Amino acid sequence: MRSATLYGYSLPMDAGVVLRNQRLKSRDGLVAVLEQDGQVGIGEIAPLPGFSRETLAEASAAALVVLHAWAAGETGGPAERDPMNVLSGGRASPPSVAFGISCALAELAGRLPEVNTWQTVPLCPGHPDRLLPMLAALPGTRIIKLKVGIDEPTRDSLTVNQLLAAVPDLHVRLDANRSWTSAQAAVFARNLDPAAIERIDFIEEPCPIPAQSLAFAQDSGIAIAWDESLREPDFILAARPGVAAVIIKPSLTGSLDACRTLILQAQRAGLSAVISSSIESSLGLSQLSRLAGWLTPLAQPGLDTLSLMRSQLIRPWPGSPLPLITLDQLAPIATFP
Ligand code: OSB
Ligand code: MG
Repeated sequence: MRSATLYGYSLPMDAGVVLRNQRLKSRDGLVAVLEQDGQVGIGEIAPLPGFSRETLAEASAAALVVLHAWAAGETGGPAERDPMNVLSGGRASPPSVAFGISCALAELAGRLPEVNTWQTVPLCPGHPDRLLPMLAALPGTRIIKLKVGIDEPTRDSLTVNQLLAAVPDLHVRLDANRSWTSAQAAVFARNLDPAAIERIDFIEEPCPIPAQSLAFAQDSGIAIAWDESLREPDFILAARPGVAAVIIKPSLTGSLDACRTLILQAQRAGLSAVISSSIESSLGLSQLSRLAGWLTPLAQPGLDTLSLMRSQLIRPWPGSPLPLITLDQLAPIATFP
């Protein structure tokens, strides 16, 4: 006997969260709960405004189709095929739906390993003064992620120089979110301490056009990583000089199988695959952490986005002081059968 329920949630965000010039006041999404023979599998479906192509309403409609089919007994097809394709009637579900429901299915089948190190690369909120005490408390390999491209490029170079000078064993990941022209990227590189270059593990998407980012990597010797480019229709994943990593955001990518295929493809090309947050709740983040521990154990994931929210959802992230909203506090949208 199977039963499936779809719930909605809305979590208030911290005041200052701005995404692609849009203030994100609340994080709204869905939770799919699958039950079979006393077992339960849960998944989060959370299209990210400004990033996902599907809206929440579209995701909800697509999730209802899949849950209906699953509860009616669709098996998900032969093991080697992606069960999400079968459940959505051969039509591709939007990425957030495919990811969330495939997580619930994997939990139900015991295929999403429980082992979890809860590792994440911390995201740095701006000023070096607040940064240094935080760094002192970091365990293990000391690596942090810093957003660049918001201030002047020379200011970014200065911040990176200062950080690396202050903490001798620190490595950084930078993320420019395509905000530099080629000239600005060159100014950033020119003002860096030469010794800083090999302690920048990579910079995500320095320029608007991939060819500009590739040229920047070649000219500056700073490794780059693909994030936004990875989700463009004509993008081909291949080893290129200067490219170190790909950032994989599962909620923007698709089912667990689709994520796994992309990760293997990247690893075969010699690139590091880094699992990253699309600002999921603590539920989704905990599953991303399990996914990273399972498929990318050598690459620390980028999951430090929980503190942008004012509460956690269903499953707590260890050490977070935020209150926890439980499943019984959510409004059910539909139950099948
Ligand atoms: O720019 O990589 C981004 C989260 C949501 C949308 C876009 C981005 C992010 C993150 C996640 O930066 C955190 C991380 O990758 O470390
Ligand atoms: Mg990025």
